[in-house]
Amino acid sequence: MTVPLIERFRDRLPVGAETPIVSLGEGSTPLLPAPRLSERLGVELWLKWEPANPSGSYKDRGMTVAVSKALERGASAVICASTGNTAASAAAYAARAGIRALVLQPEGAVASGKLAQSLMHGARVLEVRGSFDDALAAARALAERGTHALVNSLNPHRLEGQKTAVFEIVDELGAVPDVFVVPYGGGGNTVSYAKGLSELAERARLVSVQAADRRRTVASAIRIAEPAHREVVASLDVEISTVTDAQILEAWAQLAKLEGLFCEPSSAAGLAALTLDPPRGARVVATITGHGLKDPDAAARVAPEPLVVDPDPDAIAAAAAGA
Ligand code: AN7
Repeated sequence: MTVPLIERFRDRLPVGAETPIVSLGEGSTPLLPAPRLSERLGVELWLKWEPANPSGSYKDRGMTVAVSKALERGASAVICASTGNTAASAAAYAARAGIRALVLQPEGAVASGKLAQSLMHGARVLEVRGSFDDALAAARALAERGTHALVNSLNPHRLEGQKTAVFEIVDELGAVPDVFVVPYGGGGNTVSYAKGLSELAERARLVSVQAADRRRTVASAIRIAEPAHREVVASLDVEISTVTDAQILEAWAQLAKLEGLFCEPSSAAGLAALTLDPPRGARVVATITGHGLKDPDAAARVAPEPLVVDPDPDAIAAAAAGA
């Protein structure tokens, strides 16, 4: 049986014997070598494959802790604003806990797979007229009223859970890599990685990669104008890197074609930054945050439609040769 993340890292998490554990088998995700990209970039590249988490993104690490702690305090409902993955994860863990989830998402801006998850888990999903930032402000105001526990990464329990990715990486490599690379949306994951490193009393370069046009990027998961953790990120020893949508899409396609890993576009932001400025000779861990199946429409924008053929071997051979 998969060991729940809270059990695996119990001594480093704010949980006690009385905390009810809400787990879906999160964490303990694969750390995969990336031989072709490593060769191209002249680095030793490892990929922390977070889509292997139960809801398909790294959010589950924090959500298992946040929902368990909410349940411990007697909450009967959680609330979040989300570009999609926090919502899908909150909806899944709330369903598992037997409590309600209220999701506020920017109207028309959430990838279809993520929305399908939230709906199937029975969350109340409301589309807010406005941006993610507007939805987050509303979620915070509502949480203040005490009816719902806020499970955005402003909830410190989220960060506690997310820091465990660093523990796993260091465990598995047997040493701290030279460089960690993560995408930068609201900055929760960046702060969590810094926290994980600091708790291990280790140092490494931590590169956090944002979209050049935060308000309009194709990478909808990180379409966040004002990162909630901006000030904390600025106060930490973190390098911020900025990439264009074209660079994100190129890195995204390369990961799929060269390494056989299909992530969502935002997850490729870190790889895009590495491509621009590879730290040659360094051992690098890039965290791939979410699964490609969450955003099938993004793939349809860049990949050609399949040809339609008759079930005739000659026609098929001819069509295959033309590909
Ligand atoms: C796949 O779900 O903000 O810098 O509401 O879904 O910790 O915000 C998602 C963010 C990276 C950015 N990769 O991480 C949400 C949300 C994926 C994401 C990020 C997100 P943070």
